[in-house]
Amino acid sequence: MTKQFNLEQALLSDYDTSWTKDGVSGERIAKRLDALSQIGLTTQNGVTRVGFSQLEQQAKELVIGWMKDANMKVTQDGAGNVVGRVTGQNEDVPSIASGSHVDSVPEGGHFDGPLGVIAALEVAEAWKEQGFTPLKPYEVYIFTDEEGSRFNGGLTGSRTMTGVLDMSEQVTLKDSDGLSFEEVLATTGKTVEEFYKATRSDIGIERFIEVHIEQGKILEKANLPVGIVKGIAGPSWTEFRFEGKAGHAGNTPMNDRQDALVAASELVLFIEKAPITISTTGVATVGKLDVEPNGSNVIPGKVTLNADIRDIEEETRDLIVSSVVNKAQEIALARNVNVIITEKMRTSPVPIGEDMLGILNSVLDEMNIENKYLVSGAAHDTMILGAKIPVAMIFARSKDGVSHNPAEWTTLTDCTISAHMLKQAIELCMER
Ligand code: HGY
Ligand code: MN
Ligand code: MN
Repeated sequence: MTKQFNLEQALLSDYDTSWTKDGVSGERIAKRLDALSQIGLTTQNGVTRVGFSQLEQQAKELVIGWMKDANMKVTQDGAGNVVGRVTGQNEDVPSIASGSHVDSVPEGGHFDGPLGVIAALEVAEAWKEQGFTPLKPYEVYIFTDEEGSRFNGGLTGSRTMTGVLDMSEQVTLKDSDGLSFEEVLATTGKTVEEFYKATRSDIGIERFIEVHIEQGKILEKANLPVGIVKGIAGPSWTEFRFEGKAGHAGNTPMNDRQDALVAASELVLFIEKAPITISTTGVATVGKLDVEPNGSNVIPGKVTLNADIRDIEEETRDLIVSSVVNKAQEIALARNVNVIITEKMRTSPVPIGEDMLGILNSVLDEMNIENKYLVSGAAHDTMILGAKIPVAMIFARSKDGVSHNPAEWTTLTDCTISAHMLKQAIELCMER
């Protein structure tokens, strides 16, 4: 049966096979990216594999199979975080680790997350082929629900593991189908009690490095395959729920309405303009808006929107958030509607330490690739771990900077180069 979408073939079509060497295999990377792409494949050849879904669990099971084939010891904690471990010569020390996520945004691409997991696994595969045993344990992580598509939060597995997720708030959440967090957990055989147990008093990881697609255009403009992340912007997610009065679209005069959607729309336009009034690196997005009761001939009674506001400086990020909160209250007053404002997530930006930058720079020197620093506007599990331990990120070039979109693309050559860079960086961390 011919496949609807053959990612492996597309990746191999322009692959520079000279990069399959030192145990790292671009052909294996292509096969694995393709295998994951089939789980949650959409009619637009994108992927919808949201956190806490059966599909996310299915993707984890696939990777667990690869980990076991590579003779790794595999565990899964109560939050669903998967850990594959390569035994070190010395097992009594914290591990050196890598990894990423396999959940996606709705209608996402095939590299955001999977590349980081597969590149991390390539390191273990290469060592197995070379008969190399690392000095310290090496661990590959798959963090649960990085994107937060289900409960508008995100970085859930890594925040739970490091103890920064507010579980008392998390258990009150409901998804867009009205299912509670506990009910959603049950669909993949998890419980809230088990989830709580995933929090670690001791992280058990010495250093963490994540490979991720850039999701921007800087590397493409610089004509470079990979780059070094210098800092990760801090995202905040704030929910605004406008409550007006549903009514008849035909019989209600224009000057006698409490239209929740018009109020929300005024805020959406303000949100677009807010960042530039405070910071040149700030960004703000409304990607999700629910209208109730959502009938063509009904004046919207309730509207809920989620504002994603980020900056590399925490202070300016928070100023943008405050300006939007103030505006929402002003609009509600002026339009005689109510507004309920709920903070869903606010994570501090994370600068990458000099020591870890030094490791990545020396690897690029060794690989004879120009060192390029980038700032990540996107959030990553690395930033959650970065609050506790030394971390670093390797970016792989994105075609046209497109991501969170079926057209997301990174060439197999660049994917494989990022795996080589990770392997050499992990080996340097082993000697530190
Ligand atoms: O939203 C983000 O920055 C990431 O894709 N989770
Ligand atoms: Mn993403
Ligand atoms: Mn990601």
